[in-house]
Amino acid sequence: MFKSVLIANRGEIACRIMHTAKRLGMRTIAVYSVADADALHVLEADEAHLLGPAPANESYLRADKILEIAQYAHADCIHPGYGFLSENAEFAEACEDAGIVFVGPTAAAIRAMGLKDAAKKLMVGAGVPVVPGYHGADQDPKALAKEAAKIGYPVLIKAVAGGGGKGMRRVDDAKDFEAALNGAIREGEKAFGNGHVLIEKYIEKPRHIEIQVFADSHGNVVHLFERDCSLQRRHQKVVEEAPAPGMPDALRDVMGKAAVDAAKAIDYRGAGTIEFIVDASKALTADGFFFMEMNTRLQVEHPVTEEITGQDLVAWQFAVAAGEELPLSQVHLEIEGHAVEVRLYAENPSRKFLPSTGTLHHLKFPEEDGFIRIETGVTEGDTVSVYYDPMLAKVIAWDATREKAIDRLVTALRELEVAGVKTNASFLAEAVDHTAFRAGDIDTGFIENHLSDLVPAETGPGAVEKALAVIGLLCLRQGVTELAAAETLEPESPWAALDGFRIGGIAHERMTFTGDHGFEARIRYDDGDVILGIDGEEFDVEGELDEDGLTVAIDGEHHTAGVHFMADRLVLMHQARTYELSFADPLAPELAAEVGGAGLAAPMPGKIISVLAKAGDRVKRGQAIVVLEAMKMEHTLAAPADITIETIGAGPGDQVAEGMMIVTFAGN
Ligand code: MV4
Repeated sequence: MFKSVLIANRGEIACRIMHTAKRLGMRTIAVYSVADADALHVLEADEAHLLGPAPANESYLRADKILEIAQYAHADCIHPGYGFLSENAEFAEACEDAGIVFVGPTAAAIRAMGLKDAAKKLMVGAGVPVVPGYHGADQDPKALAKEAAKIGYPVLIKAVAGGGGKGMRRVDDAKDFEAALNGAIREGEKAFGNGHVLIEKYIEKPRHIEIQVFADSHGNVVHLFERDCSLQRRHQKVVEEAPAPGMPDALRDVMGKAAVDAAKAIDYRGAGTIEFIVDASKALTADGFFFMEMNTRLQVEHPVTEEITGQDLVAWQFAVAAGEELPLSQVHLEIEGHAVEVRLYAENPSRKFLPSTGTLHHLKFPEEDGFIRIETGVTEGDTVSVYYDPMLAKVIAWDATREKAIDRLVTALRELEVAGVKTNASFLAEAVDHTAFRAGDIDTGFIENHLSDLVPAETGPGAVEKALAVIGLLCLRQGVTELAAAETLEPESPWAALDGFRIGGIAHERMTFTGDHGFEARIRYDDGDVILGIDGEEFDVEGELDEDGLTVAIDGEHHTAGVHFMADRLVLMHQARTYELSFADPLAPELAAEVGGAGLAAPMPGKIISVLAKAGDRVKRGQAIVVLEAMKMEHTLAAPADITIETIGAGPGDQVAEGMMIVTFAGN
């Protein structure tokens, strides 16, 4: 087995490969761009080497630099992960020429599957079903139009060098053929430098079902069953599962054999995926599946196969690359249970899935147990940048049945907390919880056909979320107050508690939230009870706020939520949705633990995150001066009045004790 590996990738797949490499006792070598200097995959590696600036073509695609580092670091092998150089035949060749093992297929196999027409020819030769159509060398438009007429409309024109839907045009009528052909040629030439096309019968209501194959250098080839990846958006997979719902055992065997035959036809080695298109307009049968393309890399969605087979596919990759035989033969592979994976993206479904960049101010994944698995390359505080794919994590659920796996996944997605960037978490939860998905009524049009169910019109916080926000703020103040009270001579004094206490009467106060979803809450304290009045409704509430977030009872109903406090905003995360609520809390300066106007003391022990002003600055009342992290939340120390700063006694990263004077003000 190899003693060291250079992982030529970043993010979750780099971390994932590292976990297996470490388990196998390898020294792990990371490479990173300037933008990833503090990234998880860099921190987790035994050593890390800078590639260059953030843009991929100046870093993770720099084959020469990666090879140079691999030789310098004496790497036994290079694992490319997926994307970047993972299907770059020249890079695979350069590794071998440098005497460094490329953990992947041979350059020849990569090339063989790189062009759809050549790939289809190979499949026909191997007896693998292909979509009826034309994939010949004659590219004369008139000849192609004749072929389309022979096939029968609707047809699909595909750029032979295309992939992932690029250079693809559906044509429903002969009159539209020429224009569509020109479009596909143009796109093929622009994106791939190759305008050649093939034509296929369009399969209505297609499902995307792919088979994981593995081949070693001793002639052994197995399949590790299927994955259904039909829930896609713009040819980006969103939800993947194994096994495919409704897959007859007999068809699984037929498709598995076809996939193995395809791998054998190109003398494949390593992990590969044969993608089939399956006609879902009728029952799944052996005459309804067709070869689409072969991916000569480990796929993003490989974890669902690992979960149902109990195999570590990265370990298989290392074994095969080291010349060992496959760890298991076909008869020893079996399916146990069901696994579903979703891809958590920093994107805003309500704004046409626009990527969302920013800082992950708060990031809390669901607990990993024997059922939920998280694959991620980010941690709280990381910045999601524009340079790379904005996938934050993969959330995978396994259980004995599909229904139970879906239930676990929905719960996990609703426990997820992310503040600082928008995510598709709610969209994912709605998709896998959808009745049509649960019924297995899926095809590649699922997301488009159910989009209004999956991305409901963006509504603001409901009564529960508003109550949670109010309670969160009260708990924070109460927490601060209790801390502050501990400093007073009479910590039990009712005056020490910020509960609106009034001698001899029922105390009450108002809290105002501003902005688009602003509202006013009335809080009434009655003999220890707290009653909220929001939008004309009253709720008996109690709650507490700790490191794990907010735990609340509203009229006896239990709710949990994540809260993250920023300057004058509260970010509430509840049921996979995130709400940013600005508050104009009349008592907000209490958070600043103002000390008699002379300065600002730390209201609780914590770490300075940022200092937003400097000595000599004239600041306005309420202006944020210092941001403190405590209780896993951000607290802002704000100016108590229009005032001039005299000194600031701590800086970012400094730990401060409660009561420590951080800011002093010049005479008012
Ligand atoms: C097809 C097809 C229907 N009929 N080929 C999409 C990109 C590439 N994976 C091939 N694709 C398709 N090829 C024929 N003859 C429908 C698609 C397709 C699709 C396939 C799998 C997963 C998602 C898809 C989304 C749209 C179209």
